[in-house]
Amino acid sequence: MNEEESLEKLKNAILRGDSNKAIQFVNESIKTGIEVKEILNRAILKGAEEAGNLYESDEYFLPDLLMTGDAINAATETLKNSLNGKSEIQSKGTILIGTVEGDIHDIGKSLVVSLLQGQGFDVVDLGSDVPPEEFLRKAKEINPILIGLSGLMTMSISKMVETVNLLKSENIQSRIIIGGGILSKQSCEMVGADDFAKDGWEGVKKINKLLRI
Ligand code: B12
Repeated sequence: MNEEESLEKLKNAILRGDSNKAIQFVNESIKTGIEVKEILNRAILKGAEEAGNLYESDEYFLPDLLMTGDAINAATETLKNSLNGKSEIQSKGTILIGTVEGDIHDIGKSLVVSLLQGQGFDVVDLGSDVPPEEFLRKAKEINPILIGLSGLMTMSISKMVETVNLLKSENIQSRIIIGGGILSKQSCEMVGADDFAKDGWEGVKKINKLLRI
């Protein structure tokens, strides 16, 4: 089977919400030597985007999306474990990430976590629906080089403002990036973050730039 076919099989398993097959196809893709970046970009990320579009066009319903979400998380977890084996890669530093309070969307954020790990960062993922105080508590504990806030809903922007205000008022020096499809240059300025990203690869590039890596 060629690379294209392997990745297509993985993408379809994700779209069907079949976690077991997704894990199996990730492992097969790794074994045949397909790069982690390709697996993420051309199969997992593509599956996530297609599922989102099918939901928007009323071809997918809530249970389909939840199953796709589970398959994505299973696939990215399997990829992460395969990266952990390569401990000789020197860490570029620790990034703290989470979806802001009131927002449970975590598929995109989990993909960004995998992308960052693939780039050699250590990532502490607080999950979704994370209160500002939790970001602060963890930032004090681990002193991350960068904090990433994810949010997909318009109302998440005000929670980002609240979170960034709290972090700054407590003198947290980490760079801050916000991510999600609803964001713009204006909302980034309003939040007071160092930068924003509407997609994962753009986010990774901007993070490297912010950290001058
Ligand atoms: C999947 C989904 C859900 C799933 C979430 C499952 C999960 N575990 O995440 C479920 C069904 C649970 C859900 C629930 C709801 N949803 Co919803 N959901 C979506 C949907 C269809 C796709 C989102 C997604 O996963 N996309 C795929 C990923 C790969 O893309 P992404 O999330 O954008 O992530 C990328 C970038 O944003 C970026 N990124 C993301 N985070 C970060 C962080 C950093 C640091 C960086 C650098 C980059 C970055 O990189 C990612 C990878 O490229 C979107 C519509 C859409 N097409 O976006 C609506 C959408 C986000 N949902 C919406 C709404 C309103 C809701 C609900 C309120 C619905 C309801 N009435 O119950 C609830 C919210 C509950 C809550 N309190 O959070 C609205 C938000 C509208 C708005 N502007 O406020 C949308 C836009 C749909 C719509 N058009 O109305 N949803």
